[in-house]
Amino acid sequence: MKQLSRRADDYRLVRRDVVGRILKNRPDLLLIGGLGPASWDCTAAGDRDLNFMLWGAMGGAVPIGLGLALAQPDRPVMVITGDGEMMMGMGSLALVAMQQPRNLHIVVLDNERFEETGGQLTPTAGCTDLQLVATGCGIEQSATIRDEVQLQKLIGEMYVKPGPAFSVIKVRAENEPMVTAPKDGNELRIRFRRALLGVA
Ligand SMILES: Cc1ncc(C[n+]2csc(CCOP(=O)(O)OP(=O)(O)O)c2C)c(N)n1
Repeated sequence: MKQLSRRADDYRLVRRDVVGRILKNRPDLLLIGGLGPASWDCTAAGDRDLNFMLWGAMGGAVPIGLGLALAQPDRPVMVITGDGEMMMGMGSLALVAMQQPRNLHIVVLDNERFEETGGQLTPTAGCTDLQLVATGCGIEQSATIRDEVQLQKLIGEMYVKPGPAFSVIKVRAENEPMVTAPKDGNELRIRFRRALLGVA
């Protein structure tokens, strides 16, 4: 059996920088952030009305992103989440593959940890390969990004190539400061709907 290891301590890519670069100059994007640090990374890049950051619902980021992508097929939809959150909603990848939304890109910030709850190692620190899971579900466009060159290529292509796409980005395991979205879920829902549809 493959042992769990702390290799993410040495990964080069820094999650907040990665997310800031992915979201730069994309005011049109409908953005779903998975609970915890992934949502703080998104909010640190700018709190916008078209951000829908989850405060709970672990495992719910991709299902929400999928529903949104199907409801709004002409708008680009991005889900940014953590590996732990993704694993809790892993079955949703099969539905993404089945539905083939061309406007959906899923980004997993894989620090191989449950960082928010104390940095416990997740299965991706050992034998689990989320890209293979996505491919096995039938999402053909997938990647695992480990360095700057691969990251630049991904950012250059991610808004050009039709989805669905699934990108695992291996990021260094570290604690970034909390930058939180508004805490009231109803307020988040209302402002998102108003910005998207013009009605609450
Ligand atoms: C159903 C459920 N189980 C557990 C938790 C506790 N919890 C909150 S964040 C988190 C870890 C998330 O891990 P990951 O998605 O990998 O993000 P990271 O914190 O590593 O960036 C956990 C276990 C929760 N909120 N809901």
